[in-house]
Amino acid sequence: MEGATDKIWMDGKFVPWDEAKIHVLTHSLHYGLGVFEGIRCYQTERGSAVFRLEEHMRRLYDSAQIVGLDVPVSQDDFTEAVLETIRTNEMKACYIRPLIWLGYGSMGVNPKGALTHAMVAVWSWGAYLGEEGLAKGIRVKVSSFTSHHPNSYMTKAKTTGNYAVSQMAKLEAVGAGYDEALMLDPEGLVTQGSGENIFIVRDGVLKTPPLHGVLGGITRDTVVQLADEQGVELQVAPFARDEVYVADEAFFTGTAAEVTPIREVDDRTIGAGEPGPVTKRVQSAFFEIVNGRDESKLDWLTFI
Ligand code: PPE
Repeated sequence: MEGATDKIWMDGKFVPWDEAKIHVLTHSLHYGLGVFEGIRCYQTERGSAVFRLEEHMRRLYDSAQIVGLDVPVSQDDFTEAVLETIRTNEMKACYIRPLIWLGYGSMGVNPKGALTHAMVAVWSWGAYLGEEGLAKGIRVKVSSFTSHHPNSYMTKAKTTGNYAVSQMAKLEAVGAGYDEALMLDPEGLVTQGSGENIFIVRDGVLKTPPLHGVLGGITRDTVVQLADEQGVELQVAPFARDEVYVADEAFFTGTAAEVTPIREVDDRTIGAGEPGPVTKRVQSAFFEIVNGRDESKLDWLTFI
């Protein structure tokens, strides 16, 4: 795998990357119940630091609570394991993937009886939607796949199985020549990308869908807080695809995607077809923070 590192933390021990293996009858592999996180560590001028680690770990434990998984390790110990994994692999900057899953030992849909396991791996991961996408914006297609009803998805949980629909949407969009998919809920309202939250801007007002059927993104929350500080009006309200078509600006947010401008949706140019002023301001404020250059946001960074 590109970006592979030396060691993976598995159930309390470090194992070599190539030996971090599981049985083919692993329960989660068959039935898709697992919870995970995606976190980034940045190489800042003050040293390597993980962005909003506590919030990510809290969401991981919330996810487990929502789907009823017993976590075999305390939140504090798992958080320490994340930091140790970065240190052991001597990573300056990396993507971090903690996962809790149901292991080998019993089959059948009923997950009772399958033991839970925990792991954390780190690897190098550059711009999720490409360097050019980050700089100039990406092309998006509204998906023919409906995103989950909130009673299936349960917005606060980041579960593995939820990503089957994201994968269908991503395959369809990329197969049709676009960079990313935008999903709509069963009512036709905009929810999120296959792995990102969405924001649109019209007449200087920023807008993002409420957290119904949408993952409560930590990057989304960061942008919400930045908008408030920068005096940008923000509406958290439902909207349909046509409102995206006539937006002056649009962008995706996510740990992997960071703040990625959207320049086209369904072959319609958004605004001037390049990152607009609000997008640029939010994007540069975001990178100032994660790179440790914003003194007022140092408490969002956990130094290695
Ligand atoms: N919605 C979805 C569906 C999603 O997967 C993510 C993150 C977000 C919103 C944004 O959440 P946050 O990272 O807390 O701002 N997607 C992760 C997985 C990407 C992958 O391909 O794997 C991520 O960005 O780490």
